[in-house]
Amino acid sequence: MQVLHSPSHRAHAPAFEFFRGERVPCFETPQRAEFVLQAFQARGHDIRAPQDDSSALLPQVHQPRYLAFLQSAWTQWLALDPSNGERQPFPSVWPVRSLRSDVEPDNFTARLGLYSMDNGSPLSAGTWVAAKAGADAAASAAGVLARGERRVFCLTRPPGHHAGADFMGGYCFINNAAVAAQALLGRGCQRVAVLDVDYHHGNGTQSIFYERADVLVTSLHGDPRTEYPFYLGHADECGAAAGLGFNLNLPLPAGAPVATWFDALETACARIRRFAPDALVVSLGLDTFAGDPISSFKLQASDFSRLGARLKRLQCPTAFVLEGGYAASELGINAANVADGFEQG
Ligand code: OKP
Ligand code: ZN
Repeated sequence: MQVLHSPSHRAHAPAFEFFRGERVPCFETPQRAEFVLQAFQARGHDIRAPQDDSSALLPQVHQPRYLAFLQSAWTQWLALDPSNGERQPFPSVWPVRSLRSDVEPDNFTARLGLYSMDNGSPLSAGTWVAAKAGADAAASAAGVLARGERRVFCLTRPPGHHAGADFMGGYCFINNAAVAAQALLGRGCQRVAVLDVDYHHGNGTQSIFYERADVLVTSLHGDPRTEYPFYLGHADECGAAAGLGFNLNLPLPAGAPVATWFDALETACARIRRFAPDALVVSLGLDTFAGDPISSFKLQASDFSRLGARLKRLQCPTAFVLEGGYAASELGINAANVADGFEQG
């Protein structure tokens, strides 16, 4: 299948994140995408550069002041102290509950906290360039489907599904799946379904479309009572206002067996079928893999082929968007198994 990929992803390469109070190497590395690229090349997929610019779509998904901050964040960080080039900024204060988020502080760290849900989304010099290239791939995917292809794969990083309209989080900066869905609506689709199969609930995607009936958001994920992102992703979140009934969460306990996961996939597929979408966007996290270092589902490499084959049976033009998956050396096989399962299924 057509695989949209830009080497610009490499520009996002922070050195470390925090884990249990310690600085540790980032789990979300450039190497992840390189492994996926190699696997797609080895299996003869059609790797192409994204053709469309997402600039006009981004303000339809994200708040303009958040985009302005993200685009200039590294320059602002350097302006504080030229030696900051050797350091990474992290937020340390957040406008929770009774605090105000309508006034943008002048202080850089305070602004970083305003636009972050956690301290787990490290920035580097090329974060904007990489995230924008990912959004361009998502926009381009909509173009590929609009021109009549039945499937397309966005080989992008950093991931996107935790990023909300006005915040970064969980390694995510721009919500690529939301950009793809919005781009599809702009290219004539009346209804778009999102299926998020990443281990972690896609809180950003859910919140962006929560009050809308034109985008159905469905998700299988680790129960937020114990799993990141903790504060969203429960089964009783069904959408609101015009969007009531157009959000479906299927949280599963950490350690859930593979059969339970595929049962939940059937539930999601039944809801998607009833919605009768013009296109499907799959937030393809591969951290459901048994060998993933930060997640607790048990899928094997062959289960990703089964996933691809099942999604083909929805008979819907489908854009896959890469999200998580941190067993880097197996990521390529698992991603290519989804793609090949879809093509052959
Ligand atoms: C992003 B995606 C481990 C920190 C974990 C949150 C997980 C983000 C997952 N050191 N941070 O959904 O795969
Ligand atoms: Zn994840």
